Amino acid sequence: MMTNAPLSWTELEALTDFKIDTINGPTNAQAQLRLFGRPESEVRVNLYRDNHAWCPYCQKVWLWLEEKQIPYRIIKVTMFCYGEKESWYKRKVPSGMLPALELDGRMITESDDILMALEQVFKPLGRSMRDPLVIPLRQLERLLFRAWCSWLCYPARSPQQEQYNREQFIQVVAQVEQALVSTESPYFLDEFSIVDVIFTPYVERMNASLFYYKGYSLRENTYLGAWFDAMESRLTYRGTQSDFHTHAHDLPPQMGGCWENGEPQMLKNKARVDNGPWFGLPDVTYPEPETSRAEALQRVIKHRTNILKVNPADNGLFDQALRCAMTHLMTGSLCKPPAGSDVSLRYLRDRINVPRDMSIYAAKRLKESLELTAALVGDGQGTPIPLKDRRDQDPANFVRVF
Ligand SMILES: N[C@@H](CCC(=O)N[C@@H](CS)C(=O)NCC(=O)O)C(=O)O
Repeated sequence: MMTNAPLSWTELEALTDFKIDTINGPTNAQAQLRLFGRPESEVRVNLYRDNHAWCPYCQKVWLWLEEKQIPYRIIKVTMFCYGEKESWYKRKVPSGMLPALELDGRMITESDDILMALEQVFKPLGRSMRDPLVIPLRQLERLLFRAWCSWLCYPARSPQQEQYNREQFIQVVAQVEQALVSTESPYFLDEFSIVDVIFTPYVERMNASLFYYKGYSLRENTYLGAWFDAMESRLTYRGTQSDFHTHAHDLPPQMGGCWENGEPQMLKNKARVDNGPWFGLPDVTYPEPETSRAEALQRVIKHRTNILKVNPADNGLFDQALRCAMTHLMTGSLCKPPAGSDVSLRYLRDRINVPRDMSIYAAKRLKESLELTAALVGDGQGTPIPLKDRRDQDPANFVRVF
């Protein structure tokens, strides 16, 4: 179906009543306070984390607090790669590093020290960080991390070296598979525990980045695949979960570069993560919730002033093009946008971040509508996403407008 007249913003507003309770509802990236049904007077913890939910060490602490349902406040701080670090934060933490946590007024940095301090006060998550069963698995996580970095974050001097790095990584993956198969549960220990929280941030980033830069699918390993599925059964993890596109483009400035190997499978994967189709990618396997379109629309409506402001296109042209895409999102009818708006629609398509902006399925729906709408008028791409920094995502340009 094809229509020429996009819905107005008022008409679009009537099509979504999506709302979440950021304070007491399921885990979400927008909250500034989490109470889990308890009074605010019980808050003993302030978590300082990055604005965009890109920092893996922050995700570790975030998941722990969510799993334990500890009431806490969230204070968002800018990372060096996308903006200017707040001076009040540098006074508190001179290195500017994230995460940091204030527990009963005591400031703690280093994510492992934070977790150890938290478990002393609020009891461990299943098992302690210092438990003899946990320590070797923490070491295995670091081994996997180093093998991943050696493969992804340094240019290979020869095809042989690329192959060697790949094999080294796969050897450590075999150890991880061994650890997973040795328990009754799909998790690292007999039950979900601190160990799963420790593995989550980088395993998620490995799954995304190796798919995109190396054509390798981590999730295809039997026990890691089952582990991912088990993690996705938890609302806590779903609330922190990112997608392939977000990680493929947030990692290069954070890691100092990600090197692609140019193999046919890699080129196919990269094209798909960047240009779609996004449904069916192995970044998520739980079923799509019924609310994903309404969620995407609600998020666009809420931030539309800023979305229009930061887009390189003329506001009038882009406003109409965006309404065309939103009309497709909600009605399924394609709506031809103004000539020349393909570039601006794809600029936005490339800058939807999960979970910062919306959940993984809402982002897939939105990207799909932006792409299908853009394709009606051309194949122009947005300004390329920068590799050395992500100042295009500077939160200073996204001050909240109500
Ligand atoms: N060992 C530290 C590492 C923390 C870390 O590397 N944080 C990065 C972000 S992932 C950071 O804050 N970098 C400064 C910045 O990007 O602004 C920990 O475990 O907390």
